[in-house]
Amino acid sequence: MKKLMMSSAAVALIASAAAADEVRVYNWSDYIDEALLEKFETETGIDLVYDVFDSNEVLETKMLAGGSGYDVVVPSGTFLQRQIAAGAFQKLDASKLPNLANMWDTVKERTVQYDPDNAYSINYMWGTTGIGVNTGKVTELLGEDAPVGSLSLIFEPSNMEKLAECGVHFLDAPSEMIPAALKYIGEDPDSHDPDVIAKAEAVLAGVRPHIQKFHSSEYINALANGDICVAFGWSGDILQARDRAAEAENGVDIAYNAPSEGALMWFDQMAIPADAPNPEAAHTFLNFIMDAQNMADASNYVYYANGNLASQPMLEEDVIGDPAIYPDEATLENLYTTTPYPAKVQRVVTRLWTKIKSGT
Ligand code: N2P
Repeated sequence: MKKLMMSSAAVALIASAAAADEVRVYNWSDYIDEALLEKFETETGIDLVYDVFDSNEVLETKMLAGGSGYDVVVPSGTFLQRQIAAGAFQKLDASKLPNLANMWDTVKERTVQYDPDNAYSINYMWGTTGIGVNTGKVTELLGEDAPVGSLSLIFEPSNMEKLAECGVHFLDAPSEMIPAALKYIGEDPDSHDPDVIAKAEAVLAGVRPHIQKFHSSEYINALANGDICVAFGWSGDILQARDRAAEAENGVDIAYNAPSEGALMWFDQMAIPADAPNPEAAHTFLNFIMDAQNMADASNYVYYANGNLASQPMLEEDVIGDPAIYPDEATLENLYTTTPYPAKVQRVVTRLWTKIKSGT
């Protein structure tokens, strides 16, 4: 057997070549057409490690600790803003991103509030947080006039008491559930005042006995299978549940409504961690994602709007033409955004959330 002798320079070269061939992406679950992942590998020759999460808080813990090992991650705008301030990301190199030209000014104008000049991130997708219902079951329990488009469906104890029979899931996302509870009682959903936030706690505590689970991804299948009848969740996820039920031909009819009182509009931003092992490949991945056809394929598959103007001619009519995905002017008027909680308030929120979830 021939013994392989290598100089340390050769070893270093091989090690960097291996790193150059791999990109590690950490994205939300149920957020891409997996055919695109294969297409990326075939087109670029780069190995793609693709992991998923369903919580900004989980991602944030990794970003603030550092050393996540990821090259691309996807925080929502408010979380991105806090993580940029903490030095968690590196600036994008626009010279490596020719497809930036495809991006949509209307979305860029909104994401600068989290990432000035969009220097650290590109928009992947955006959407609203709202109400998914199993129309048949909810009508059966609450009647034809069930307030399926109102926050009273999920925050009014008398409604929730009845719905508990068929199962209700809430997002495990305090930064979205607290604003919704505040909106319901007519308070500023973006309040950072602990006294106001305490009022959200009262709303949530009032319906807590009727909530089967706090979880941020299980509700897609649970709705589609008829295991639950209501979920407060993300627009595209609920529309995916609608499709899965239709495909299964199981008689389950799922609908999504942005709450009439107002809905949270969020933006999920792709960014490169400051300590990414392979920033070069991260840029290759971002540029691939910003290709108009690729982005259209992704949105057509997951029912979320994207920040890519050039993709719009390739969007299916049931995506670009659905105001639940691409809101019309009237719907847009009714959407609100939030800003990050300062550290002190965040601790209040975290404590409150633990208490609500434990039901004590
Ligand atoms: C995808 C959920 C992404 C929306 N399943 C939450 N930002």
